[in-house]
Amino acid sequence: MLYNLLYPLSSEVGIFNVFRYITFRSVWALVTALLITILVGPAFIRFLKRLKFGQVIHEDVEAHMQKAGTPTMGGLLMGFGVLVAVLLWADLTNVYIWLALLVFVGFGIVGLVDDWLKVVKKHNKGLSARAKFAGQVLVAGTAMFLLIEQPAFDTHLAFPFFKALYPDLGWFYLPFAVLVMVGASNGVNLTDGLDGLAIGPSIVAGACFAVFVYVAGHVEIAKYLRIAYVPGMGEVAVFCGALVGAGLGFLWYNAYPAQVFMGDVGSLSIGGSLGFVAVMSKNELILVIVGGLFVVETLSVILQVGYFKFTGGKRIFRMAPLHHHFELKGIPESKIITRFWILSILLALMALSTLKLR
Ligand code: 57M
Repeated sequence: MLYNLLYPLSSEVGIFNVFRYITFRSVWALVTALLITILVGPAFIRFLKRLKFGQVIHEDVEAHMQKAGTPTMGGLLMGFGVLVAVLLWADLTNVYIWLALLVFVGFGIVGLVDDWLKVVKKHNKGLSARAKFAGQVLVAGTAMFLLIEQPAFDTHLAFPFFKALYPDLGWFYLPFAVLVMVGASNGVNLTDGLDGLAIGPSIVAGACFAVFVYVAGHVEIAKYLRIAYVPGMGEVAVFCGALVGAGLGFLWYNAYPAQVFMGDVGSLSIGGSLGFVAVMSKNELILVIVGGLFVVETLSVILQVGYFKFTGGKRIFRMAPLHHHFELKGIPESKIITRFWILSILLALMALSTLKLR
């Protein structure tokens, strides 16, 4: 909004020229979202506690019993920070910004309904798996149908490391893109089982994608790096900046020992929008590296469930997702979290290095 209001006045007030720069606005979107979440956080957590929006804790992992009553739905706080920061700092004539917000809010609503049923209605399981999946597919599908309308829309798939490999998926691209978004949202959700475990790698992924969208939207850099050029995509860096800022502000309170959990409203919206940013900027497969930790956590569940069924009751891990396995081996929670963060930074750096390798 500031860009749309103030940049046109830059010929009269020279300083307003600074609003032209995506990097400047991305940094300030980050700072704005960070300050909002940190400052509003204490009142919001008190509010959740007053409403008794406490997380129901399962008994399977004993160490988690002390977390009983920790308020959840902290994703609403992040959502507020992201929305204010993006509306303030982004170019509101950019269609990709609105599409990113649509996905962020849409997945958030699916998560909110789930949280509401679990926490407020005390409906133990929340939304049924089928209803949740249908909601996710509906949001992802709607966003894809709107994305198809964009002139730069491309059904090719870019492979990291192999720049010559650029197959056209045609109509198959649509279900593929929906799968990427739904998979990413569920991956973040499954990872969200220890304090700061999901938000740390989400912040790293958001920062990494800020770089990817910026270069994808920059005609010269994209040409130099020989990656797909998507006009207007650079603006999405403002969205990524806001996501990183809100994530850092939330981490302030979600850091071990957590004062608040993000809930499905947080995990689904973050995961879904990271997936969509990857799709829009033609980095669908890079997401597997950037979000490698979410992929590994998801794979651990698939393997565990599959092996359990196949062998009639045997397990590969002490418990899935993988973080529970390490917990049950006696590794302290804070150590597991920090190590997972280190791995996510390593993966992000590897993903960034592919920019040069293609
Ligand atoms: C969400 N939610 C946390 C919190 C958070 C198929 C199966 C593998 C599914 C999986 C599952 O349900 N995963 C989805 C996991 C829960 O956190 C809430 O949920 C929100 C995210 N959706 O924001 O509101 C608990 O996680 C802990 N937590 C923290 N700090 C945080 O910052 O400590 C969360 C955030 C919280 C808190 O204890 O209550 C969750 O784990 O429920 N199911 C599982 O993960 C279960 N695994 C399992 O059953 N494994 C089996 C089979 C089926 C694969 C096996 O290995 O044999 C575990 N869930 C729990 N305990 N609670 C089992 C152990």
